[in-house]
Amino acid sequence: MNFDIPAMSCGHCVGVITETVKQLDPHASVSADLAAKTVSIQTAEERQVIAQALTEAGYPTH
Ligand SMILES: [Cu+2]
Repeated sequence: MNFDIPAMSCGHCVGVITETVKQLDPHASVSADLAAKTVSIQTAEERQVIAQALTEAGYPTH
């Protein structure tokens, strides 16, 4: 699944986003494109669950 995350601006943000996803699904893989502010996530979790957790972590998704 792919998300636009406008608030993602540096490597620290990518780290927080990756940690947030991995807390929900330790087997998830997260690949971020900082320039495009997009994230591609491979996970068995529901899109809505991931989106909510990222929003709560300070990174609202679109
Ligand atoms: Cu940052």
